[in-house]
Formats: sequence, C-alpha cells, structure tokens
Amino acid sequence: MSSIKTIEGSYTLGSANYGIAVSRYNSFIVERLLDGALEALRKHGVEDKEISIVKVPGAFELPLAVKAMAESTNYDAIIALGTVIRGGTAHFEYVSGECVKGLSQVGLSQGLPVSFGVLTVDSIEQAIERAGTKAGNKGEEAALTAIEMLSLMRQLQN
Ligand code: INI
Repeated sequence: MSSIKTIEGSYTLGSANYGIAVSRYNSFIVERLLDGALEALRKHGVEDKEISIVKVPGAFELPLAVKAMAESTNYDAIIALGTVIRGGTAHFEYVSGECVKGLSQVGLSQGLPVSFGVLTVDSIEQAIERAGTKAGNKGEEAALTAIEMLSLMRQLQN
C-alpha cells in the first residue's frame, strides 16, 4: 500500500462566511450567475446569515471591492461574479484582463480563496449558455470552487 498522502478539499466543512462580489454590468446575466452561486452554497449547507453580497458597477471594479472585502477579514472565501462580452465593448481585453489579474492578485496576497465567476465571452448567446442554460452556470461553479478551496486551505494551514 502506498504511503503517499493526498490532501484535497471537499464540500463538507464547518461554518464559514462567504462574500459574493457582483458587478451590475450585464445584470440580466450576472443575476443568473448569482442565483447559481446561492443555490450551490445553500445546497452545501451554507446558511443565508453566512453570505453577504456586495455590488459594484462593472467587472473592472471587482478587484478593488474584493480586496477591501478580503482585508476586512469578515469573509473566509470570496466569489466574484460578472460578465464581460467582447461584442459589447471595444475595451473587452482591458476590462477582462484587469479583472482577472486583480482578482488573482487579491487571492494570492491575502491568502484566501477568491473564485473567478466572471464570464468572458464573445456574445450574449455564449453568456446565456454559461449562465444556467446549455453549458452549466459559471456562478455555481465558482461557488463550489470557493467551498472546495476553503476546505483545502483549512487543511493546509492546520
Ligand atoms: N463591465 C462589465 O462588467 N462587462 C462589460 O461587458 C463591460 N463593457 O462592455 O464595457 C464593462 N464595462 C464597465 C467597466 O467594468 C467599468 O465599470 C467602467 O469602465 C468604469 O470603471
């Protein structure tokens, strides 16, 4: 029998506080991502009192809000939700690039899980597909990732 130890997160962990940062731009899509994230958290036993929602204007603003949330130490994991559509903006690359870079920096510098639930797509059709229709729900996926990564971090930091 191998003596190699494997450490992996799971969806069962004690109580935890989750912050969800939501950008209002393309809100008709982002609200579906939020529905998916809330459903996933509740399905895994997270209570509503353990969830806070913070709203910002657009995906570009997500990193700053998530940084402040992380620094507040009120949250064990943060889920960032937004939608950037290439067809809808000439500065797609800037908005999506700064958003992903900023969110990943916050997670690394603050040492807490920050899930990337931001759709970066070519068209509204692709966004709809990834917001709970044909191709899953990116918000649900991000929430599940937050739970799993928090469980992993708790094991690694023990
Ligand atoms: N913000 C988004 O979240 N998605 C977009 O598709 C988008 N477009 O198309 O421009 C967008 N722009 C706004 C941006 O995030 C900032 O709010 C704005 O530039 C002010 O800083």
